[in-house]
Amino acid sequence: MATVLLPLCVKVSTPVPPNPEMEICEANIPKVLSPESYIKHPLQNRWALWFFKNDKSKTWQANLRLISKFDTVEDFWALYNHIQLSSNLMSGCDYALFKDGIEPMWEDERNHRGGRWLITLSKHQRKADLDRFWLETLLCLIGEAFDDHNDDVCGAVINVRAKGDKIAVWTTEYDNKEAVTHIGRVYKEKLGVPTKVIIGYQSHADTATKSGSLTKNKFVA
Ligand code: MGP
Repeated sequence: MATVLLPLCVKVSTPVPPNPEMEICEANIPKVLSPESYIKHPLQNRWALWFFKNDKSKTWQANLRLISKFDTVEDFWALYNHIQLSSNLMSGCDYALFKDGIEPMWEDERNHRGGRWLITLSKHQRKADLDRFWLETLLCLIGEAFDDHNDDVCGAVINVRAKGDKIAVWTTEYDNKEAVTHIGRVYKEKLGVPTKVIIGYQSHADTATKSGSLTKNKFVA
């Protein structure tokens, strides 16, 4: 019996017929690959990507579909490169990226008392900013960009709308002032939104029950 080293560093014992003419020399031992070359880079969290397509014959929840889940950097890029850019989606569609176990809706227990930092885009920003803002948002989430407050982050949503697109980061508790304001400050900076442009944070409870077109801001950044 001899021990053979496979390229993936898996040790197995295989019966090797005795061959007295073959000398054991280094050249016959396969090189062992470094773990960097075959282990995918794990993310802090597992994430789920959802897609919403506006079919008016169905309920809002029935229009929401899970696309896929991932928990490594490599699987994130494989998915991102496989799907349509947001700017190519039909009006009325959404993508949502949420931590595994949180559904991208107000009703989820982790969203119920939460809210969102909302970026509203003008029509001309679809071409200039939409795709890069969304990618930056995704990277903020999976890269856990919010320091001590990443646990407050639930996910993010992009709404492609004829009236103007929207991107938002959803957090779990609108009353967590320190977490919410920190996330807003960092998020605005990461997107490169000019200081003079004000972004607002609204609770889902207010959004869900709003009567006019504007939901009041609980915080601004
Ligand atoms: P929307 O898709 O978030 O924004 O909400 P849109 O299309 O720009 O519309 P506006 O009202 O913000 O101008 C559209 C509608 O989808 C809401 O009024 C709800 O009826 C429904 N909806 C949206 N969300 C995020 C939820 C949700 O989390 N739960 C439920 N039950 N309905 C939702």
